[in-house]
Amino acid sequence: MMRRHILRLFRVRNLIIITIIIGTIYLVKSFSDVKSLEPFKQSLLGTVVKEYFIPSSLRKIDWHDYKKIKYERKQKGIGEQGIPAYLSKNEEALEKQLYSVNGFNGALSDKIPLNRSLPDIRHIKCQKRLYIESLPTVSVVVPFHNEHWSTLLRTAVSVLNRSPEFLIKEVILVDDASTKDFLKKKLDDYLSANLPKVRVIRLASRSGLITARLAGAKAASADVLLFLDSHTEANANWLPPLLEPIALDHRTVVCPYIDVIAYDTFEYRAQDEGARGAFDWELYYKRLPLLPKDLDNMPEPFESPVMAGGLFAMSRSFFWELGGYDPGLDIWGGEQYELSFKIWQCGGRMVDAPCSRVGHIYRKFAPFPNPGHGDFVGRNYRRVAEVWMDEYAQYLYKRRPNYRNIDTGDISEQKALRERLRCRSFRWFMTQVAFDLTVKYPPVEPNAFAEGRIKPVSNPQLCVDAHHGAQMDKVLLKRCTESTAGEQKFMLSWHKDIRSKSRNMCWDLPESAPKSPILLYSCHLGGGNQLWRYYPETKRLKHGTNDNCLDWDPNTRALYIMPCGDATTQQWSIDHVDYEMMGKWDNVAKPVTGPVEDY
Ligand SMILES: [Mn+2]
Repeated sequence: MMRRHILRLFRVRNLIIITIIIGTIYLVKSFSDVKSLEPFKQSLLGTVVKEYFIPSSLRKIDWHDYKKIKYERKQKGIGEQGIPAYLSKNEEALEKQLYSVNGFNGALSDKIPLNRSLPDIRHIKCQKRLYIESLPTVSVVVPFHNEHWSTLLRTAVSVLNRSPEFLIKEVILVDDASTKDFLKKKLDDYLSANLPKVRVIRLASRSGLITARLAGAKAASADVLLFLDSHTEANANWLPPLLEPIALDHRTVVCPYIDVIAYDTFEYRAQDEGARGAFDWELYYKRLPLLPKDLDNMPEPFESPVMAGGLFAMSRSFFWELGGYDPGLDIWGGEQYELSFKIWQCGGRMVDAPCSRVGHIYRKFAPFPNPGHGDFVGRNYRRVAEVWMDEYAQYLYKRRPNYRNIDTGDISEQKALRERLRCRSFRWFMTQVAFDLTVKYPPVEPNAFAEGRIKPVSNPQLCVDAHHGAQMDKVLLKRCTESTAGEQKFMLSWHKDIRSKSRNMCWDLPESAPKSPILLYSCHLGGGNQLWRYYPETKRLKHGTNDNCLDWDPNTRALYIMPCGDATTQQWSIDHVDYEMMGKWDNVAKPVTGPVEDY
């Protein structure tokens, strides 16, 4: 009796054990079987890269290739050293034709060697900088659609030429369904004969930038993904400064400085000496000035809230940990915000590396039609806003009310990712990372200090008039009129500039000598030569930080500045003065130079 009972228990136990073993085998098999992972691959965490690069040595070395640098310095000829180049008169027809299909001077590009030399315009301290000797390998991903032959190849050649060979594992050109013949077999043949590390993967149909980048990233196998535009040129020793921060912390994403390659002459020059990426509340890409500490630490990499989008280096494992780009984003637009917000909010950080410079041809015009239908950019923006921007999304919708009606499609996977990675709030991002953004781009615009017509007190028949003038035209004094022929309504905005009420045109003073005229110039929000203050008591309009006031000549009606004084010609009336705002003159848009405590 007892024995039978035990025997039965035995059988039951064996059954359980066998079930567990079979179950385990089945589970292991199904996970190792790539086919059964297929649905997984389609989903957000399509590619999971478990390992990330850990440097084996932190010793710093000089990565410059002095032999190559010396060779480059000696090069002379068309386009060499990034000096402006020109075609001869008899090449005009070809120049025109290749201009219209590319939006830049393709015929000139064809004359310039693929391995042309570039000027070393890095910060002087970059020339002596050392980087750790153990750096991760790189897959360079370059999406393109109908790119011109020589600009595409120069992108690849400059990467290979100016990088330590063993760090570049591969260069993947992603052909987003180009229609130019030479981008097919001819390109493949050229690459396998001349640039074996470069290969092309092709999308079956036109899919847009985001899908193309994702396809390139999926095909990549190195430690770091480095995305580039298809008409760029990497400059001296550009790679180590991009890779070192990633080697030291795989959740740091690094952007190079983007220099300008002129679309007409292929001249190579800086656009500026650095700024932090940001956006306004219509999600236009904007830039914020460097912080005092960034300037002190130059050329140390500095934190930037948002990437420009096209050029960045990122650990492949971190890219996939964040799910890559939201695959629901269509064509292009908003992807740089999505990735930037995700990086910061989900435990990463982003820096610009001043010692890494890459030139980019900013086209004169976009030569290709968009493949998308409807307002795909708006839809992308709404997707990003709904998933990442929390209560700040309302500031976007306030400016773009129609976004509220756009269908985002399914965003449950994106929200689940945010949940799973325990990402921080957008409020955290706004107060700790982009803490000075709202100073320049406030979610709710403060009222103007004053607005309306601006008249000389001594002759109120006259009004200041911007006369729909062009950039650099003089601001005039004309007979007041209600007709739209005039442009006489201005505002002294909370940016402390005086702008036309109907367009983004400001009173600007490039000169501060007496009798300098007031010119029209796009508002730059930077104060300086567009800074104005109105004093309701003395009725003076004072310019900038010098002691100059708006003045005029009653004989010629010329408008200019003069040193401030008691002259009645320096008295001006403005239709409506907001005295409450005037009282806050010194407190509006107070500079913020660090994280905000209260969040
Ligand atoms: Mn581009």
